[in-house]
Amino acid sequence: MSNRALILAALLLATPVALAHAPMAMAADYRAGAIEITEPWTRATAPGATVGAVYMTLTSLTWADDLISAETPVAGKVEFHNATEEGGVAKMRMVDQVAIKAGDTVALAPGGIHLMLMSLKAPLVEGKTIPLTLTFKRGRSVDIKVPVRALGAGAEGNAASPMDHGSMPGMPGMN
Ligand SMILES: [Cu+2]
Repeated sequence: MSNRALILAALLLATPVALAHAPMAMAADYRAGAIEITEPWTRATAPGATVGAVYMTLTSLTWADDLISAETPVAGKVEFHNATEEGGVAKMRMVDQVAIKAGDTVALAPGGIHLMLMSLKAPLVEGKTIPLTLTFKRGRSVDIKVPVRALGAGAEGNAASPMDHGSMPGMPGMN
């Protein structure tokens, strides 16, 4: 499993952004117990935006664990969301935690699971980082820094804005 994790880390690091900021970081960016956290990122928000999304890769080196909470001073609260597409319609639902099975890797990425920053207190500015604390079910927590990429950054062509959250039922404070 560690070979797979290393290969994944190498692939993730083979981007201009990662190379520029961490030319020799072949290992995980962060660690909390059995879980490696690699390449966290978010994207800049447009003026007036109230939400943002954070992505990263979570890898279990040994036993399973669950990401059960996250918080950051830049947002009122952080929710876990899962984006899916059903019949061509993007849907979003809240989940209670992000489970990482033993030896498994879970990619939080545009179009899938992500951390949703709710009630942003200020715009997310490209080139800066935001602090984020991740807490896992087995009791470990870790403080990470999340780089802010460009407004249009995303692995999916339609992921440049959080517009798909507008159709999410029961979301307070959405504009
Ligand atoms: Cu979301």
